[in-house]
Amino acid sequence: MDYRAALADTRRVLERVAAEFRPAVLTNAFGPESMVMTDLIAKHGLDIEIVSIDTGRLPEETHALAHSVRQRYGPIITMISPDAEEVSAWTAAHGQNGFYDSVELRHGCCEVRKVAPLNRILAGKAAWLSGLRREQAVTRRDLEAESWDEAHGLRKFNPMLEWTHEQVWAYIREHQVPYNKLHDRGYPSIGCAPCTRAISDGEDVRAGRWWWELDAVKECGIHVDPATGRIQRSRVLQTGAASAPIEPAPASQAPPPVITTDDERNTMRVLILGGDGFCGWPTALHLSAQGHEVAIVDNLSRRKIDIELEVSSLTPIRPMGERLRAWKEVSGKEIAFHDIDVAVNYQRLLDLFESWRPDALVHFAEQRAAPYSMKSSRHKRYTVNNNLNATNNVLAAVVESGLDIHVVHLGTMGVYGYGTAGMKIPEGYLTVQVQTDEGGVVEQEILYPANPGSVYHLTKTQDQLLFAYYNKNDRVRVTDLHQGIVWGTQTQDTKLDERLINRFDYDGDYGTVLNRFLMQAAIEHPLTVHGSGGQTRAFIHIQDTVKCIQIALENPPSKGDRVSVFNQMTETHRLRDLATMISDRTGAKIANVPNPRNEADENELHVTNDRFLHLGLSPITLSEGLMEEVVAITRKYADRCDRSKIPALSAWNAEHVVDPASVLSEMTAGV
Ligand code: NAD
Ligand code: USQ
Repeated sequence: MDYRAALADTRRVLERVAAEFRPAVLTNAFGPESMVMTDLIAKHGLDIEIVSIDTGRLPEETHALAHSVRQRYGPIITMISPDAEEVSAWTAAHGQNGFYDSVELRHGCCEVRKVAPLNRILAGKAAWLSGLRREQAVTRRDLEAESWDEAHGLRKFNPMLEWTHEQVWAYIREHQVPYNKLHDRGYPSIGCAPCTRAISDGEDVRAGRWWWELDAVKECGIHVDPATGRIQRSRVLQTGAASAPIEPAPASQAPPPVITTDDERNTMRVLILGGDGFCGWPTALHLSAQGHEVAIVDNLSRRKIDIELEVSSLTPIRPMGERLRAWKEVSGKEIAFHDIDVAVNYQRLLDLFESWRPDALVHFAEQRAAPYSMKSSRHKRYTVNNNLNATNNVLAAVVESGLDIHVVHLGTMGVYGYGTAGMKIPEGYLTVQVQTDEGGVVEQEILYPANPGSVYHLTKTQDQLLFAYYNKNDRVRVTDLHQGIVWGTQTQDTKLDERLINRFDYDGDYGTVLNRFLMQAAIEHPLTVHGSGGQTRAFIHIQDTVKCIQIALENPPSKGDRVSVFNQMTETHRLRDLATMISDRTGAKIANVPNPRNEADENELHVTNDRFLHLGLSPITLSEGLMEEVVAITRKYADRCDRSKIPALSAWNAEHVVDPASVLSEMTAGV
């Protein structure tokens, strides 16, 4: 049957069922066939109920599709759950994954999670529609388009029986019908997550279902005749020949894709990439506390680097699941978590954008330590691969999704370099005058010249170009926050419960200078000033970091605006002044240790941060109280400190290799 005839036939069956068999139900397991029928039922306003069984073990991608369907068509599908007591009794008797143990147990699990709920759905119905197709499996070859289902006492219809695989997908593409993204990854037939795998070239389309059962019939029992144990089939009932082909409805008749608008909800849906990290975690809590809908993406690479470096956060950070449960308990708010490597798993990122449809995302998901990026060529390559691919993937996925997602990126003050500029560093752009060949002068605004001080900082300068390009070419709305060194550890939200505590890095690779000095003072360790300590740097407290991100999200650039750059810092300090101040207050000794970095010994730094100030930021500056708070935290967890991890030994080049013994002797001699 050709495509138009097949489509016309299906539509006619659906219309007849809606008119003559009330109540009728379509069971939609989110396969492509059911999605075609769901689209037809929605478009033509047919009186057919659509029901799906959420077995409790469905893949995340199926849930994502259910959500997309709801956004596209409204609550057209009723989700039914299995009986909780039956499920508990089954798992108590056989274990969570008992279905792997025998075909009988697998059938038992299908019975509890699918067949029993289906029977409840079908009770009292006059007709049942399903998306079975003849060519799907040998078990489906003899099916009929319409039959009497003795077991359920109703008429059963398979309105898409004769469609080919290609015809189903032609409809889906033509009408932009949402579909399960697992289909793009080699899953032609999708059921529960533990019972479904992708198939390889040449395998049967249902080989991925209950893949460990080599010889069993690949059916769950829903379409099996209880009397014969075989797939249901029976006498053909006249469905009539296809009438004149009808034109498929044009895609433009599809209902609008989004059901919520900014006017309807004052809050935003914000995705936090890198939300398990030092800045990302308190930002996620802050935005959630403000009433925004928040989800976190993180591949937990920072925790894995702790394992590599044989060190851990001074504060006892909890696993992500516990963090999120604690937040729910404390605030009543849910934050979703997705374990995705943004630099590698492009498709999952794109699927998440398309299904969750964020208004904005905050991109923290990069390797952020300069010393770590300089440890070896492996670390240089990892940092470049991770950071540049992460940023490029984010931007490419925003473009491919077609969504107008505001991208807020955590960049660094280090893109400007730490020479002495001889001027106040502007917010991203520099106005320059260039002499023309004719002797005139043209004025241009350029990105402030990049001057990275490490491979890590180099990736941030490259990020800037990626933003500029995607902004110019695709009009992606981007805010790039050039942030100074963050200090402090707790925010109002992370203080609410010990399980919400933020991470605190103190080791020679990840510990940043002010937090290291405060922690060193707390454990009576000399303050490790690199060289003369004449380096001047920009700083911001973690509570201001989260506030600035909120301000940036609330003040997005308009479509077509250039990349919006803010200098996210509140004060500058020379390191030896910081060390002296802390030493004066705490009595800590100062050790001028050899500097493993290739950086200027002395620099001046003057920075413009007018944009945040105009938007209402009231800066938290270095104060005794705040410093004491950090010292108190570090004292509390001092026994978790491994002193051998304090020296900074990652050398920028051969000339800066530091002898650990000389660091030790400087520290012992510290005054
Ligand atoms: P962090 O290392 O604590 O957090 C980064 C998070 O991103 C980690 O949880 C990590 O697991 C995750 N991540 C990294 N690569 C990922 C990937 N490919 N896919 C998914 N998740 C990934 O760092 P932080 O201190 O929170 O810094 C966050 C951002 O802010 C960084 O981009 C950094 O450059 C910037 N920044 C930090 C500071 C600072 O002082 N901490 C200052 C200026 C700018
Ligand atoms: N330093 C010391 N003693 C120490 C540690 C560091 O004197 O024990 C010195 C360093 O030599 C350097 C300065 O302190 O001159 C800053 O070092 P840092 O480790 O505190 O900060 P940095 O390497 O610049 O990186 C940190 C974050 C990074 C962020 C950057 C913002 O790790 O993610 O981008 O701060 S900025 O410095 O403004 O570029």
